Amino acid sequence: MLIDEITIQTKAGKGGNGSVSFFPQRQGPCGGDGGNGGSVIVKAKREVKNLNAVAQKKDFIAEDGGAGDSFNKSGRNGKDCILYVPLHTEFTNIQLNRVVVISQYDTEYVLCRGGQGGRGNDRFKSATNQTPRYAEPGKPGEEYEFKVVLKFIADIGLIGLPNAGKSSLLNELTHAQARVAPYPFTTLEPNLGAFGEIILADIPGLIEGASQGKGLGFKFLKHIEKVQLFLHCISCESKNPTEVYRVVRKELLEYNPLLKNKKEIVLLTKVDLITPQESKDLAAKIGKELNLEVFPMSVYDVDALEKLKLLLSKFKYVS
Ligand SMILES: Nc1nc2c(ncn2[C@@H]2O[C@H](COP(=O)(O)OP(=O)(O)OP(=O)(O)O)[C@@H](O)[C@H]2O)c(=O)[nH]1
Ligand SMILES: [Mg+2]
Repeated sequence: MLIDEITIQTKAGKGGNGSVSFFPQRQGPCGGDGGNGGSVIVKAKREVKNLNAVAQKKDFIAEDGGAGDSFNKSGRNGKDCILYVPLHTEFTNIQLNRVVVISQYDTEYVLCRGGQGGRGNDRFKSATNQTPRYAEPGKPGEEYEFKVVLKFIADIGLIGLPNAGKSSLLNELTHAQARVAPYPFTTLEPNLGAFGEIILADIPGLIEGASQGKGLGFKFLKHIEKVQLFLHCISCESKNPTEVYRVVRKELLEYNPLLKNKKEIVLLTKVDLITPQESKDLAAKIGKELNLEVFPMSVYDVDALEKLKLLLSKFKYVS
């Protein structure tokens, strides 16, 4: 199951207490400072493509700072707790209602800051008090609950009306084993598959009205935003394939007009159900009506699948 939305608890480490100590002979103070508490930090990592590991753990607790010691020895800093997520994952701090989007690799985003260590008694000596008998306690670390939403699941998104053959194609192009059946809404959650380094997702349930919340589409449209290339599947069984294409495009653009700029490969699927000549003519007709190129496709046509794989491997993906 694809986990694309979870709630996690995070707790940063408490700062270590400052120490109250004195040099044995000279009587002067020598209490060291407490170490800082560790923070809970999130980073985007290229190899991480889902939230499964984060969902398994759920509680992210950083280490407390160590207490200060005599002879001005500082306590050690608590270790940070680091979560790794895919790029573009969104964290909403539920208490503060603040949103952080993890938009860069190699950058640390602090979810919860560790508490500062307390100062040891040596820091409090003054002209009037040469033997301070107090030190600061460490400050508590921050503690928040976050909603984590996966915004980016794939480089390529398979779109199209229900029953267009999206899952079948995903299974052919990758090692995915998505359920396939001869009726609409077989896929209820996006399936993922890896084609080499490239991740494909089967976006289920796009129908007319999806951008307004009809069907399942709306729930999954968020995954489309970050996809770099669409494989738009239109079944040759459709009564009016050109209209079918327009319906899906309309939903996409109503959801987010910027999706217009995404690259798209249009596939006329299941063409083994018609003759090669009919397939050629239909693809040409749709292509002409829409002013774009349409590739006839069948999961039983090894050559067509190889051609498509070549196209997908040549596409320039930006990471
Ligand atoms: N003849 C033929 N049938 C196909 C082809 N591709 C898919 N099908 C059949 O079409 C039906 C629907 O296929 P799916 O892959 O489940 O379609 P989908 O677009 O994922 O459908 P939803 O998950 O409901 O949105 C199944 O019965 C498939 O076996 C094809 O190339 N040729
Ligand atoms: Mg499906």
